[in-house]
Amino acid sequence: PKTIYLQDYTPFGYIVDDVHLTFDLAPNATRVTSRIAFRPNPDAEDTRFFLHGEGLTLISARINGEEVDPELSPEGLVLDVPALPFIWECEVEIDPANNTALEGLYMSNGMYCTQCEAEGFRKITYYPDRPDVMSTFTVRINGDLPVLLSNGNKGDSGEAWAEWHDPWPKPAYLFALVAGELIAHPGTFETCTGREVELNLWVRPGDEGKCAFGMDALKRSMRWDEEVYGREYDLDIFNIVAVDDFNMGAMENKGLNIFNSSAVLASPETSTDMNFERIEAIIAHEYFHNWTGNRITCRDWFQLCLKEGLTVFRDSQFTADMRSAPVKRISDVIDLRARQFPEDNGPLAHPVRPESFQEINNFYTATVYEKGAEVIAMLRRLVGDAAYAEALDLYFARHDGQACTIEDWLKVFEDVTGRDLTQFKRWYSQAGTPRLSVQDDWDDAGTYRLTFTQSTPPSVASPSPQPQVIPVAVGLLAPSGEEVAETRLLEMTEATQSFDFTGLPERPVPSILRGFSAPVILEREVTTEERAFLLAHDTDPFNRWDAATALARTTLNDMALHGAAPDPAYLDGMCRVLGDDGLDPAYRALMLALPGQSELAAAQADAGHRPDPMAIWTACETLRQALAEQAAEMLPALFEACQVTEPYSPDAEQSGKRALGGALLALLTRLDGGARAEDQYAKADNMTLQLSALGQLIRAGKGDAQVEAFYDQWQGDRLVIDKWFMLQVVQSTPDQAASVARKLTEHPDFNWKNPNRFRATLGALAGHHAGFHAADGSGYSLLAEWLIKLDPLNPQTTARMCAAFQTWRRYDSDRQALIRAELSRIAAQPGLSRDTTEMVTRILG
Ligand code: BAL
Ligand code: ZN
Repeated sequence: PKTIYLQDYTPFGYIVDDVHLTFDLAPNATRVTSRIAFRPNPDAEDTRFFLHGEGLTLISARINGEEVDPELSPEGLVLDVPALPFIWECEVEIDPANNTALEGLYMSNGMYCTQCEAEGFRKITYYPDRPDVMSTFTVRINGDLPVLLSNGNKGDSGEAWAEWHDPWPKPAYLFALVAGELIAHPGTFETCTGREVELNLWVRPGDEGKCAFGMDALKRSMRWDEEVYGREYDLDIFNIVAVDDFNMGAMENKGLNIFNSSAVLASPETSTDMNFERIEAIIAHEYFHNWTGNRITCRDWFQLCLKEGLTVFRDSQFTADMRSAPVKRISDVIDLRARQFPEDNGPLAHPVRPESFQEINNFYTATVYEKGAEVIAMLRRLVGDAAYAEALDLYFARHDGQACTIEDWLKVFEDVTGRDLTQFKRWYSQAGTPRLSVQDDWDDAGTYRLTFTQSTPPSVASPSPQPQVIPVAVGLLAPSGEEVAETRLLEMTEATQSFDFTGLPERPVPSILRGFSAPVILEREVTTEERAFLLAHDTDPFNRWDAATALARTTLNDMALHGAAPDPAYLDGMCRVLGDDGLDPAYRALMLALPGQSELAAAQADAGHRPDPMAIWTACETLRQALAEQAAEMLPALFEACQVTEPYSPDAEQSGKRALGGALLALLTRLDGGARAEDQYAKADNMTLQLSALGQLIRAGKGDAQVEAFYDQWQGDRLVIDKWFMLQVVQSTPDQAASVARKLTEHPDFNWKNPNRFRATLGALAGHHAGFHAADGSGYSLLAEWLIKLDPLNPQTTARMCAAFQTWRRYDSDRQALIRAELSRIAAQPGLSRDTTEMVTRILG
C-alpha cells in the first residue's frame, strides 16, 4: 500500500462552487447522478483533474453537456478539462445492499444510510473527496420510503421524493443520506437569537420509547454551546438518526447526525447509568462538531486532531458542567491510561498530528482524540481561561468557512497572548508519553526545591524526542495535613528544571501534577506512608484519587511479582475512604476501583519485569477478597445507604449511589455467597442494578439461572443482548474466557457482521487481560480467527481490533511467539485489506 505524507500536501486544482446530487434508490442498483460546478483554483499549481471513486460503475460522464471518456483506475478517474469554469455531470451505479464495509451508502435493517468520513464519499460518486474541497449541496432523493433525509434545510418534497439544500459549504465527508421506515421523536429549540429549530430523533419502529433522554441531551448541548462558547445553531432543522450497523459511535454530518444506536437509544430498563452518561457525551460531541469540525474543518486528514481533540475537550467540559467535574476528570484519565498510554508506548505510537499514513481510518485513535484533547487542556492551563476564551472567539471569527491546520489553531493563541508556541507545538509532532521524574530538597532556611527531569522514550515515529512544555500543577501540604501552598502552575520547558518554594516553616509533602495537568507518567519514589497521607489529606480530588490508585498499584505489583501480602496501608486507607460520608459516592466508587490489569502489566514492563497476566489477575482477586474481609462489618450498612428509593433518574447523584452500590455488591458477594446479588437481580427495575447483580453472580459462578432468564427477558432487544454477550466474557475466569467467547460465537444470535455484536464478544475477550493472554494462546487464536473472517467484509472494524495485539512485546517469549504467529497468519491472508495490512505491519514492527 502507498504511504501518504503530510509534507506532500498540495491544494486541489479546482474549486467546487456547487453540487447537485440525485439519488434513485434501489437496494442493489442505486443510481447517483451528480452535477457539479468546477472552476480552476488560482492558488493551485497542480491542474490535474482527478476525481476519487471506488467501486462505482460509471454509466455516463459529461463536461458542459458533452459526453467524455475519462481514464478510470481503482482509485478514481482523470480527464483533460477546460481551463475555464465548467459543469461536470456524471451518473454511476452502486450496490448499497452488498456494502458490508459500512462506508459510503449502505443498508442496515432495510434502511439506507451513509458513512462518509473519512473517505466514504468516493464510494457514492466521483468527487474530489478531500476535506479542503468545500461546497454547498442540493440533494434530491427518489425512493418509495416514508422518510428521506439529507443535510441542510428541507426543500420541496412529494410522493416518494424529497429535496434538501445545505447552504453551508462543506467537505464531502460531512455528506449524509438516510431513507427508510423511521419514526421521529420530535422537539424544538429556540436559539439565543430567537430562531426556532426543528429537532428530530429518528428511530426504527419499536424504539420510540428510547428517545427522550437523547433529545433532552441534544437541547442541553445546544444551550451549553451558546452559553459557554457563544455558538448558535445555523440551520432550521437538526436531525439525528439511530442505526444498528455502524463502525463508529456516531457521525457529525451537517444537520443530519447518524448514530450507532448504542450511542443514542436509552431507557432505564435497558440502559445502564454509564450508557446514559456516554450517550449524553456523544450527543454533545457530535453537536459541538457543528462549529468545531463543520463550520471550521480540516485542511487534510493529518489535521484530524484539529476537530477531534478540540471537540473531545469541549464535550468533556460539558460533562464536567452537567455532572461532577472531579469524577469526569478521573474517568478521563482512567481512559487515557487504559487506551492512549499503551498506544503511545508501543509499536502504534504516532504524534497527535501524524505525519504519514496508509489508511486514515487507522488514525481515529486515542492519541488523536484523547491526547489531542489533553493538549488543548494544557494550552488552556498555560494561557488561562480568559485568554483561552478570547483565542476561541478569534478562531471562530478568523476561520469560519475554512479548512484549517494546527498552525492556524496555534496562531490564534499566539496572536491573543503574544506567546511563542513553537516549543509547545511539539505536543502535536512528537509521539510518546513523557516520563517526568522528580527529586526534592529541603533546606532549613525554609526553601523547598522540586527538580523535574523529563524524558520521552524514542519510537519509530519520533526517534529523538526533544523537551516539551509541561505544565505541572503543584500544591504543598504540611505534615499536619494542612495545605501550606495552594496549587501553583510550574511551567517546565527544559530537560531538567528546578522550582523553589520559599518561606515554609517545615518540610512539606508535595502534591504533584494536580488535576493531571499534563499527560505524562510521573516517576517518583514515594513511600507508602506518603501515599497514605495524600490519600487522607490532599485537597486536590484528582491527586487524592491517584494516591489510592498508586497504593493499589504498588501493592498489586508487589503481590504479583514477589508474592507479597496485601499492604495494610492500602486496606486501612480504603476502609477510611469507604466510611467517609463526606465524599461523593461516585468518587468513592472510583477510589475503590483497582487499576486495570493491562496497566499493571505496563508498569511492570516499564520497571524491567516480564508481566505474568495470571499472577496479576490472582493478585487483584486476592486484594479484593482481603478488602472485603477487612471491611466486612461496615459493608452491609454502606450498601443499604446506597439504595435509591426515588424513581429512577440517570443523574449524577443517583448514578453515583448506584456506582458505589455496585462496587460494594462486588465486595459483599465475596462474603455472602451471592445472596444480595440474587436479591438485587430479582428486584431490579433498571438495567444498572440488573446488570451489576448479574455480573457478580456470573463471577461467583452462581449465575446460570439468571443468565438464562436475562436472555429470555431481553432477546428482542439487540442492545441489551450485546450486554449479555459481553458480560459473560468479562466476568469469566481467565482459563474460561476464550472458551466462553468461542461458545458465544456459536450462538444463533452471534450476528458477527454487526460491529456492536462482534465487539461485545471478541472485543470483550481482547479486554479480558488474563483471559486474552492465557498461556495456551487460545485467546490469541480465537481473535485472529475472527479477524481473518471479518476483514474481507469490514476492514475498518477488523483493523481497529488488531490493536489488541499492540502490547505483545511486554510479555514472555512464549506469548510473544504465539502472538507473532497469529499476526503473521493474519498478514498472510490473500487479499488482506489495506486497513488491516497497515495495522499488522506496524504492530509487528
Ligand atoms: N468524526 C467521526 C466521529 C466523531 O469523532 O464524532
Ligand atoms: Zn468527533
